[in-house]
Amino acid sequence: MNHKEKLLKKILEKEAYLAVVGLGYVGLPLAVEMAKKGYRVLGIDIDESKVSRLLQGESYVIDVKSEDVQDMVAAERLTVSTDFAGISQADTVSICVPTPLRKTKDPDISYINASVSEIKKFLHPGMLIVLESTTYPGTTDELVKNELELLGYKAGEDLFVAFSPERVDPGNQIYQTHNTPKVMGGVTPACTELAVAVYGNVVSNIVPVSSTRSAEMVKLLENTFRSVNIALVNEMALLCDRMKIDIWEVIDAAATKPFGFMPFYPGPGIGGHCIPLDPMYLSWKAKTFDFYNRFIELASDINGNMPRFVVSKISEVLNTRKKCLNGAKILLLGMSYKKDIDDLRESPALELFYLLEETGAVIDYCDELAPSFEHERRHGEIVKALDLDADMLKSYDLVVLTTDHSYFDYTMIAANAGLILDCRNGFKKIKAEHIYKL
Ligand code: SAJ
Repeated sequence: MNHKEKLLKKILEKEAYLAVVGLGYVGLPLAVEMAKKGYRVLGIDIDESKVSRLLQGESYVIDVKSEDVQDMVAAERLTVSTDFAGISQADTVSICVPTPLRKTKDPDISYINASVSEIKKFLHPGMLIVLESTTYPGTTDELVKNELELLGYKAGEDLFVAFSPERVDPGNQIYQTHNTPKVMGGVTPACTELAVAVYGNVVSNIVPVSSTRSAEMVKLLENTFRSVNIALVNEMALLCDRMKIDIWEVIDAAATKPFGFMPFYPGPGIGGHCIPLDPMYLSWKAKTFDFYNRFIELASDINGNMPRFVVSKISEVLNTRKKCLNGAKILLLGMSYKKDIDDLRESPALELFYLLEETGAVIDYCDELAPSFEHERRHGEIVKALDLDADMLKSYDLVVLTTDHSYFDYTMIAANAGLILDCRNGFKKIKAEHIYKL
Protein backbone atom coordinates (compact mmCIF):
# COMPACT_ATOMS: atom_id res chain seq x y z
CA MET A 1 0.00 0.00 0.00
CA ASN A 2 1.19 3.54 -0.69
CA HIS A 3 1.13 6.34 1.89
CA LYS A 4 -2.31 7.53 0.84
CA GLU A 5 -3.86 4.06 1.05
CA LYS A 6 -2.21 3.36 4.41
CA LEU A 7 -3.46 6.64 5.92
CA LEU A 8 -6.94 6.23 4.43
CA LYS A 9 -7.22 2.78 6.02
CA LYS A 10 -6.14 4.11 9.45
CA ILE A 11 -8.63 6.98 9.15
CA LEU A 12 -11.57 4.80 8.13
CA GLU A 13 -10.79 2.26 10.87
CA LYS A 14 -10.39 5.12 13.37
CA GLU A 15 -6.85 3.95 14.09
CA ALA A 16 -5.41 7.29 13.01
CA TYR A 17 -3.92 9.49 15.75
CA LEU A 18 -5.13 13.04 15.20
CA ALA A 19 -3.28 16.12 16.45
CA VAL A 20 -4.78 19.60 16.86
CA VAL A 21 -2.42 22.58 17.26
CA GLY A 22 -4.08 25.55 19.00
CA LEU A 23 -6.77 24.83 21.63
CA GLY A 24 -8.80 28.01 21.47
CA TYR A 25 -12.44 28.58 20.45
CA VAL A 26 -11.75 26.64 17.19
CA GLY A 27 -9.20 23.97 18.14
CA LEU A 28 -10.68 22.82 21.44
CA PRO A 29 -14.19 22.08 20.08
CA LEU A 30 -12.55 20.27 17.12
CA ALA A 31 -10.24 18.17 19.37
CA VAL A 32 -13.09 17.21 21.71
CA GLU A 33 -15.40 16.36 18.79
CA MET A 34 -12.69 14.20 17.15
CA ALA A 35 -12.22 12.34 20.46
CA LYS A 36 -15.99 11.94 20.94
CA LYS A 37 -16.18 10.42 17.45
CA GLY A 38 -13.73 7.69 18.51
CA TYR A 39 -10.27 8.96 17.54
CA ARG A 40 -7.24 9.26 19.81
CA VAL A 41 -6.44 12.96 19.80
CA LEU A 42 -3.39 14.98 20.80
CA GLY A 43 -4.22 18.59 21.66
CA ILE A 44 -1.24 20.96 21.65
CA ASP A 45 -1.19 24.55 22.89
CA ILE A 46 1.78 26.74 23.81
CA ASP A 47 -0.26 28.30 26.65
CA GLU A 48 0.55 26.30 29.81
CA SER A 49 -2.49 27.66 31.64
CA LYS A 50 -4.84 26.31 28.94
CA VAL A 51 -3.19 22.87 29.11
CA SER A 52 -3.30 22.70 32.91
CA ARG A 53 -6.96 23.78 33.02
CA LEU A 54 -7.81 21.04 30.50
CA LEU A 55 -5.84 18.45 32.49
CA GLN A 56 -7.95 19.47 35.49
CA GLY A 57 -11.02 18.81 33.34
CA GLU A 58 -11.96 22.48 32.92
CA SER A 59 -13.17 23.94 29.63
CA TYR A 60 -12.46 27.65 29.04
CA VAL A 61 -14.36 27.73 25.73
CA ILE A 62 -18.03 28.71 25.88
CA ASP A 63 -19.15 25.97 23.45
CA VAL A 64 -17.23 23.07 25.09
CA LYS A 65 -18.63 21.42 28.22
CA SER A 66 -16.10 20.68 30.99
CA GLU A 67 -17.63 17.24 31.44
CA ASP A 68 -16.80 16.41 27.83
CA VAL A 69 -13.17 17.41 28.44
CA GLN A 70 -13.14 15.34 31.64
CA ASP A 71 -14.64 12.31 29.90
CA MET A 72 -12.27 12.41 26.93
CA VAL A 73 -9.16 12.97 29.07
CA ALA A 74 -10.23 10.23 31.53
CA ALA A 75 -10.86 7.82 28.65
CA GLU A 76 -7.36 8.67 27.36
CA ARG A 77 -8.90 9.65 24.06
CA LEU A 78 -7.73 13.22 24.48
CA THR A 79 -4.16 13.99 25.52
CA VAL A 80 -3.17 17.64 25.92
CA SER A 81 0.35 19.04 26.03
CA THR A 82 2.49 22.08 25.31
CA ASP A 83 5.01 19.78 23.65
CA PHE A 84 4.96 19.27 19.87
CA ALA A 85 7.03 16.06 20.09
CA GLY A 86 3.88 13.93 20.13
CA ILE A 87 3.40 14.86 16.47
CA SER A 88 6.04 12.27 15.65
CA GLN A 89 3.33 9.67 16.47
CA ALA A 90 0.44 11.56 14.86
CA ASP A 91 -1.08 10.76 11.46
CA THR A 92 -2.84 14.10 10.93
CA VAL A 93 -2.36 17.64 12.26
CA SER A 94 -5.05 20.35 12.21
CA ILE A 95 -3.60 23.85 12.71
CA CYS A 96 -6.08 26.15 14.51
CA VAL A 97 -3.94 29.11 15.56
CA PRO A 98 -4.83 32.82 15.52
CA THR A 99 -4.33 35.02 12.46
CA PRO A 100 -4.55 38.55 13.88
CA LEU A 101 -3.70 41.83 12.20
CA ARG A 102 -0.64 43.95 12.92
CA LYS A 103 -1.18 47.59 13.93
CA THR A 104 -0.59 48.44 10.23
CA LYS A 105 -3.63 46.24 9.33
CA ASP A 106 -1.27 43.74 7.63
CA PRO A 107 -1.79 40.02 8.28
CA ASP A 108 0.16 38.56 11.19
CA ILE A 109 0.91 34.96 10.12
CA SER A 110 3.56 34.48 12.77
CA TYR A 111 1.48 31.87 14.63
CA ILE A 112 1.10 29.79 11.44
CA ASN A 113 4.84 30.05 10.76
CA ALA A 114 5.69 29.10 14.34
CA SER A 115 3.39 26.06 14.20
CA VAL A 116 4.82 24.89 10.87
CA SER A 117 8.37 25.27 12.23
CA GLU A 118 7.49 23.00 15.16
CA ILE A 119 5.66 20.48 12.97
CA LYS A 120 8.69 20.29 10.66
CA LYS A 121 10.75 18.88 13.55
CA PHE A 122 8.44 15.88 13.95
CA LEU A 123 7.06 15.41 10.43
CA HIS A 124 7.20 11.87 9.06
CA PRO A 125 6.11 10.35 5.70
CA GLY A 126 2.40 9.87 5.14
CA MET A 127 1.07 12.71 7.32
CA LEU A 128 -1.93 14.93 6.55
CA ILE A 129 -1.66 18.61 7.55
CA VAL A 130 -4.87 20.68 7.53
CA LEU A 131 -4.69 24.45 8.08
CA GLU A 132 -7.91 25.90 9.59
CA SER A 133 -6.78 29.40 10.52
CA THR A 134 -8.53 32.09 8.51
CA THR A 135 -6.03 33.56 6.05
CA TYR A 136 -5.49 34.97 2.57
CA PRO A 137 -5.63 32.72 -0.53
CA GLY A 138 -2.20 31.19 -1.12
CA THR A 139 -1.17 30.80 2.52
CA THR A 140 -1.55 27.00 2.65
CA ASP A 141 0.41 26.50 -0.57
CA GLU A 142 3.12 29.01 0.32
CA LEU A 143 3.57 28.62 4.08
CA VAL A 144 2.61 24.97 4.63
CA LYS A 145 3.08 22.93 1.43
CA ASN A 146 6.17 24.72 0.12
CA GLU A 147 7.78 24.86 3.56
CA LEU A 148 7.27 21.13 4.23
CA GLU A 149 8.36 20.12 0.72
CA LEU A 150 11.73 21.78 1.48
CA LEU A 151 12.33 18.71 3.68
CA GLY A 152 12.11 16.51 0.56
CA TYR A 153 8.46 15.52 0.80
CA LYS A 154 6.07 15.65 -2.18
CA ALA A 155 2.53 16.82 -1.54
CA GLY A 156 0.07 14.20 -2.75
CA GLU A 157 2.59 11.35 -2.41
CA ASP A 158 4.25 11.13 1.03
CA LEU A 159 2.76 14.34 2.43
CA PHE A 160 -0.86 15.52 2.28
CA VAL A 161 -1.90 19.17 2.75
CA ALA A 162 -5.33 20.84 2.78
CA PHE A 163 -7.16 23.96 3.96
CA SER A 164 -10.49 23.89 5.77
CA PRO A 165 -11.98 27.16 7.02
CA GLU A 166 -13.26 27.17 10.59
CA ARG A 167 -16.91 28.18 10.90
CA VAL A 168 -17.31 28.59 14.62
CA ASP A 169 -20.05 30.96 15.75
CA PRO A 170 -19.27 31.31 19.49
CA GLY A 171 -22.39 30.86 21.61
CA ASN A 172 -24.50 29.48 18.74
CA GLN A 173 -26.74 26.87 20.37
CA ILE A 174 -27.86 25.31 17.06
CA TYR A 175 -24.74 25.12 14.88
CA GLN A 176 -21.66 23.66 16.54
CA THR A 177 -18.60 21.79 15.26
CA HIS A 178 -20.39 18.49 14.55
CA ASN A 179 -23.25 19.91 12.47
CA THR A 180 -21.78 22.92 10.66
CA PRO A 181 -20.91 22.07 7.03
CA LYS A 182 -17.13 22.00 6.58
CA VAL A 183 -15.45 23.20 3.35
CA MET A 184 -12.28 21.27 2.44
CA GLY A 185 -9.71 21.97 -0.30
CA GLY A 186 -6.48 19.97 -0.81
CA VAL A 187 -3.25 20.66 -2.67
CA THR A 188 -4.00 17.53 -4.77
CA PRO A 189 -7.09 15.30 -5.13
CA ALA A 190 -5.43 12.73 -2.83
CA CYS A 191 -4.96 15.46 -0.20
CA THR A 192 -8.61 16.45 -0.49
CA GLU A 193 -9.74 12.81 -0.30
CA LEU A 194 -7.81 12.18 2.93
CA ALA A 195 -8.97 15.43 4.54
CA VAL A 196 -12.57 14.63 3.58
CA ALA A 197 -12.15 11.13 5.06
CA VAL A 198 -10.96 12.27 8.47
CA TYR A 199 -13.29 15.24 8.87
CA GLY A 200 -16.16 13.24 7.38
CA ASN A 201 -16.00 11.03 10.50
CA VAL A 202 -16.25 14.10 12.74
CA VAL A 203 -18.55 16.61 10.98
CA SER A 204 -21.87 15.62 9.43
CA ASN A 205 -21.52 17.56 6.17
CA ILE A 206 -18.28 17.98 4.21
CA VAL A 207 -18.05 20.32 1.18
CA PRO A 208 -14.98 19.47 -0.95
CA VAL A 209 -13.66 22.19 -3.29
CA SER A 210 -10.98 22.07 -5.98
CA SER A 211 -8.04 23.71 -4.22
CA THR A 212 -6.65 25.22 -1.02
CA ARG A 213 -7.01 28.73 -2.50
CA SER A 214 -10.67 28.16 -3.24
CA ALA A 215 -11.25 26.98 0.34
CA GLU A 216 -9.33 29.98 1.72
CA MET A 217 -11.42 32.34 -0.43
CA VAL A 218 -14.73 30.74 0.69
CA LYS A 219 -14.08 31.86 4.26
CA LEU A 220 -13.09 35.36 3.24
CA LEU A 221 -16.20 35.73 1.07
CA GLU A 222 -18.36 34.58 4.02
CA ASN A 223 -16.90 37.10 6.42
CA THR A 224 -16.58 39.95 3.92
CA PHE A 225 -20.26 39.39 3.13
CA ARG A 226 -21.05 39.97 6.81
CA SER A 227 -18.75 42.97 7.24
CA VAL A 228 -20.12 44.74 4.14
CA ASN A 229 -23.76 44.09 5.02
CA ILE A 230 -23.27 45.23 8.60
CA ALA A 231 -21.60 48.38 7.26
CA LEU A 232 -24.52 48.93 4.87
CA VAL A 233 -27.02 48.84 7.71
CA ASN A 234 -24.80 50.97 9.93
CA GLU A 235 -24.67 53.62 7.20
CA MET A 236 -28.46 53.37 6.81
CA ALA A 237 -28.72 53.90 10.57
CA LEU A 238 -26.73 57.14 10.29
CA LEU A 239 -29.01 58.34 7.48
CA CYS A 240 -32.21 57.34 9.34
CA ASP A 241 -30.92 59.14 12.43
CA ARG A 242 -30.62 62.30 10.37
CA MET A 243 -34.01 61.76 8.72
CA LYS A 244 -35.66 60.90 12.07
CA ILE A 245 -36.73 57.47 10.78
CA ASP A 246 -36.67 54.39 13.08
CA ILE A 247 -34.07 52.13 11.36
CA TRP A 248 -35.08 49.16 13.55
CA GLU A 249 -38.70 49.35 12.39
CA VAL A 250 -37.51 49.66 8.79
CA ILE A 251 -35.29 46.55 9.05
CA ASP A 252 -37.99 44.48 10.76
CA ALA A 253 -40.48 45.45 8.06
CA ALA A 254 -37.96 44.77 5.25
CA ALA A 255 -37.25 41.37 6.83
CA THR A 256 -40.84 40.33 6.15
CA LYS A 257 -39.80 39.97 2.50
CA PRO A 258 -39.69 36.18 2.15
CA PHE A 259 -36.98 36.23 -0.53
CA GLY A 260 -34.05 38.36 -1.62
CA PHE A 261 -33.43 40.03 1.74
CA MET A 262 -31.44 39.08 4.84
CA PRO A 263 -31.61 41.33 7.94
CA PHE A 264 -28.48 42.77 9.52
CA TYR A 265 -28.66 45.20 12.41
CA PRO A 266 -26.84 48.41 13.31
CA GLY A 267 -24.77 48.53 16.46
CA PRO A 268 -21.99 50.40 18.25
CA GLY A 269 -19.46 48.81 15.85
CA ILE A 270 -18.20 45.30 15.10
CA GLY A 271 -16.00 43.15 17.29
CA GLY A 272 -14.60 39.66 17.51
CA HIS A 273 -11.53 38.05 16.07
CA CYS A 274 -13.03 37.52 12.61
CA ILE A 275 -15.33 40.07 11.01
CA PRO A 276 -13.22 43.16 11.72
CA LEU A 277 -10.02 41.36 10.69
CA ASP A 278 -10.57 38.64 8.07
CA PRO A 279 -11.64 40.93 5.20
CA MET A 280 -8.44 42.94 5.70
CA TYR A 281 -6.47 39.74 4.94
CA LEU A 282 -8.17 39.62 1.55
CA SER A 283 -7.75 43.31 0.72
CA TRP A 284 -4.07 43.07 1.70
CA LYS A 285 -3.49 40.11 -0.66
CA ALA A 286 -5.58 41.70 -3.42
CA LYS A 287 -3.22 44.69 -3.48
CA THR A 288 -0.37 42.34 -4.47
CA PHE A 289 -2.52 41.63 -7.53
CA ASP A 290 -2.90 45.36 -8.09
CA PHE A 291 -6.55 45.08 -7.06
CA TYR A 292 -8.21 47.49 -4.58
CA ASN A 293 -11.17 46.00 -2.66
CA ARG A 294 -13.24 49.16 -2.24
CA PHE A 295 -16.14 47.38 -0.47
CA ILE A 296 -13.82 45.90 2.17
CA GLU A 297 -12.05 49.18 2.88
CA LEU A 298 -15.32 51.16 2.93
CA ALA A 299 -17.02 48.63 5.24
CA SER A 300 -14.04 48.68 7.59
CA ASP A 301 -14.20 52.49 7.66
CA ILE A 302 -17.96 52.69 8.34
CA ASN A 303 -17.97 49.91 10.95
CA GLY A 304 -14.81 51.28 12.56
CA ASN A 305 -16.38 54.71 12.99
CA MET A 306 -19.54 53.53 14.74
CA PRO A 307 -18.11 53.97 18.28
CA ARG A 308 -17.44 57.65 17.46
CA PHE A 309 -20.97 58.02 16.12
CA VAL A 310 -22.28 56.61 19.41
CA VAL A 311 -20.24 59.21 21.34
CA SER A 312 -21.90 61.96 19.30
CA LYS A 313 -25.31 60.38 19.88
CA ILE A 314 -24.60 60.21 23.64
CA SER A 315 -23.74 63.91 23.60
CA GLU A 316 -27.00 64.66 21.76
CA VAL A 317 -29.08 62.62 24.24
CA LEU A 318 -27.42 64.20 27.31
CA ASN A 319 -28.11 67.54 25.72
CA THR A 320 -31.85 66.91 26.00
CA ARG A 321 -31.28 67.06 29.77
CA LYS A 322 -28.96 70.09 29.52
CA LYS A 323 -26.01 67.86 30.44
CA CYS A 324 -22.61 67.80 28.75
CA LEU A 325 -20.35 64.80 28.34
CA ASN A 326 -17.57 66.16 30.57
CA GLY A 327 -18.35 64.98 34.08
CA ALA A 328 -21.46 63.05 33.07
CA LYS A 329 -21.94 59.73 34.92
CA ILE A 330 -22.48 57.06 32.24
CA LEU A 331 -23.15 53.32 32.71
CA LEU A 332 -22.42 50.92 29.83
CA LEU A 333 -24.49 47.73 29.80
CA GLY A 334 -22.46 44.96 28.14
CA MET A 335 -18.74 44.96 27.33
CA SER A 336 -18.29 41.79 25.22
CA TYR A 337 -18.35 42.12 21.44
CA LYS A 338 -21.75 40.48 20.98
CA LYS A 339 -24.63 39.16 23.06
CA ASP A 340 -24.39 36.18 25.40
CA ILE A 341 -20.65 35.59 25.05
CA ASP A 342 -17.66 36.50 27.24
CA ASP A 343 -15.17 37.65 24.58
CA LEU A 344 -13.86 41.22 24.62
CA ARG A 345 -11.61 41.01 21.55
CA GLU A 346 -12.03 44.08 19.31
CA SER A 347 -15.19 44.87 21.28
CA PRO A 348 -16.77 48.17 20.17
CA ALA A 349 -18.00 48.64 23.74
CA LEU A 350 -14.38 48.73 24.89
CA GLU A 351 -13.50 51.36 22.30
CA LEU A 352 -16.55 53.39 23.36
CA PHE A 353 -15.38 53.11 27.00
CA TYR A 354 -12.01 54.67 26.12
CA LEU A 355 -13.52 57.35 23.83
CA LEU A 356 -15.95 58.42 26.58
CA GLU A 357 -13.14 58.57 29.14
CA GLU A 358 -11.33 61.00 26.81
CA THR A 359 -14.35 63.35 26.97
CA GLY A 360 -14.10 63.54 30.75
CA ALA A 361 -17.20 61.46 31.34
CA VAL A 362 -17.20 59.12 34.35
CA ILE A 363 -17.76 55.59 33.04
CA ASP A 364 -18.82 52.38 34.76
CA TYR A 365 -20.02 49.14 33.22
CA CYS A 366 -22.05 46.02 34.00
CA ASP A 367 -21.43 42.66 32.33
CA GLU A 368 -21.68 39.34 34.23
CA LEU A 369 -20.07 37.55 31.27
CA ALA A 370 -17.09 39.92 31.20
CA PRO A 371 -16.52 40.80 34.87
CA SER A 372 -13.23 42.65 34.38
CA PHE A 373 -10.59 43.76 31.87
CA GLU A 374 -7.13 45.30 31.93
CA HIS A 375 -7.23 48.98 30.99
CA GLU A 376 -5.24 49.16 27.72
CA ARG A 377 -4.08 52.74 28.34
CA ARG A 378 -3.33 52.48 32.08
CA HIS A 379 -1.13 49.36 32.11
CA GLY A 380 -1.94 46.95 34.89
CA GLU A 381 -5.11 48.73 36.00
CA ILE A 382 -8.03 46.29 36.19
CA VAL A 383 -11.48 47.71 35.45
CA LYS A 384 -14.18 45.74 37.25
CA ALA A 385 -17.83 45.40 36.26
CA LEU A 386 -20.42 46.63 38.78
CA ASP A 387 -23.37 44.57 39.92
CA LEU A 388 -26.55 45.78 38.27
CA ASP A 389 -29.48 46.71 40.53
CA ALA A 390 -32.37 49.20 40.58
CA ASP A 391 -30.79 51.67 43.02
CA MET A 392 -27.42 52.03 41.29
CA LEU A 393 -29.17 52.72 37.96
CA LYS A 394 -30.76 55.86 39.42
CA SER A 395 -27.32 57.41 40.06
CA TYR A 396 -26.35 57.67 36.38
CA ASP A 397 -27.02 60.56 34.00
CA LEU A 398 -27.21 58.07 31.11
CA VAL A 399 -27.34 54.28 30.72
CA VAL A 400 -26.08 52.96 27.34
CA LEU A 401 -26.97 49.46 26.11
CA THR A 402 -23.86 48.37 24.19
CA THR A 403 -24.29 44.55 24.25
CA ASP A 404 -27.81 43.13 24.44
CA HIS A 405 -27.14 40.17 26.73
CA SER A 406 -30.25 38.04 27.32
CA TYR A 407 -29.73 38.11 31.10
CA PHE A 408 -30.42 41.86 31.41
CA ASP A 409 -33.82 42.64 32.98
CA TYR A 410 -34.85 45.27 30.43
CA THR A 411 -38.13 46.11 32.19
CA MET A 412 -36.36 46.76 35.52
CA ILE A 413 -33.65 48.82 33.79
CA ALA A 414 -36.23 50.93 31.90
CA ALA A 415 -38.14 51.53 35.14
CA ASN A 416 -35.10 52.71 37.10
CA ALA A 417 -32.69 54.39 34.65
CA GLY A 418 -33.44 58.09 34.16
CA LEU A 419 -32.15 58.23 30.57
CA ILE A 420 -31.21 55.39 28.19
CA LEU A 421 -29.47 55.15 24.82
CA ASP A 422 -30.18 51.76 23.25
CA CYS A 423 -27.51 50.76 20.66
CA ARG A 424 -28.89 47.23 20.12
CA ASN A 425 -32.71 47.62 20.18
CA GLY A 426 -32.71 45.61 23.40
CA PHE A 427 -35.61 47.69 24.71
CA LYS A 428 -37.68 47.05 21.58
CA LYS A 429 -40.68 45.93 23.63
CA ILE A 430 -40.63 49.02 25.84
CA LYS A 431 -41.79 52.38 24.50
CA ALA A 432 -40.80 55.29 26.74
CA GLU A 433 -39.81 58.93 26.33
CA HIS A 434 -36.51 58.45 28.18
CA ILE A 435 -35.32 55.65 25.90
CA TYR A 436 -33.43 56.81 22.80
CA LYS A 437 -32.18 54.43 20.05
CA LEU A 438 -29.48 54.47 17.37
N1 SAJ B 1 -22.92 42.55 14.25
C1 SAJ B 1 -23.68 43.69 13.98
N2 SAJ B 1 -24.81 43.58 13.23
C2 SAJ B 1 -25.19 42.36 12.71
C3 SAJ B 1 -24.40 41.21 12.99
C4 SAJ B 1 -23.28 41.33 13.76
O1 SAJ B 1 -23.35 44.79 14.43
O2 SAJ B 1 -26.22 42.30 12.05
C5 SAJ B 1 -21.71 42.68 15.04
C6 SAJ B 1 -21.72 41.79 16.29
O3 SAJ B 1 -22.30 42.48 17.37
C7 SAJ B 1 -20.23 41.54 16.50
C8 SAJ B 1 -19.65 41.53 15.09
O4 SAJ B 1 -20.62 42.22 14.26
O5 SAJ B 1 -19.64 42.59 17.23
C9 SAJ B 1 -19.41 40.13 14.55
O6 SAJ B 1 -20.63 39.45 14.66
P1 SAJ B 1 -20.80 37.90 14.18
O7 SAJ B 1 -22.18 37.48 14.47
O8 SAJ B 1 -20.30 37.73 12.81
O9 SAJ B 1 -19.91 37.18 15.26
P2 SAJ B 1 -18.57 36.31 15.27
O10 SAJ B 1 -17.46 37.10 14.70
O11 SAJ B 1 -18.46 35.75 16.63
O12 SAJ B 1 -18.84 35.03 14.39
C10 SAJ B 1 -18.70 35.09 13.06
C11 SAJ B 1 -19.64 33.99 12.61
N3 SAJ B 1 -20.99 34.52 12.78
C12 SAJ B 1 -22.07 34.16 12.14
O13 SAJ B 1 -22.03 33.50 11.13
C13 SAJ B 1 -23.38 34.55 12.74
C14 SAJ B 1 -19.21 33.59 11.30
O14 SAJ B 1 -19.23 34.73 10.47
C15 SAJ B 1 -17.84 32.95 11.40
O15 SAJ B 1 -18.03 31.57 11.58
C16 SAJ B 1 -17.03 33.47 12.55
O16 SAJ B 1 -17.33 34.83 12.69
C17 SAJ B 1 -15.59 33.26 12.22
O17 SAJ B 1 -14.95 32.64 13.04
O18 SAJ B 1 -15.15 33.66 11.14
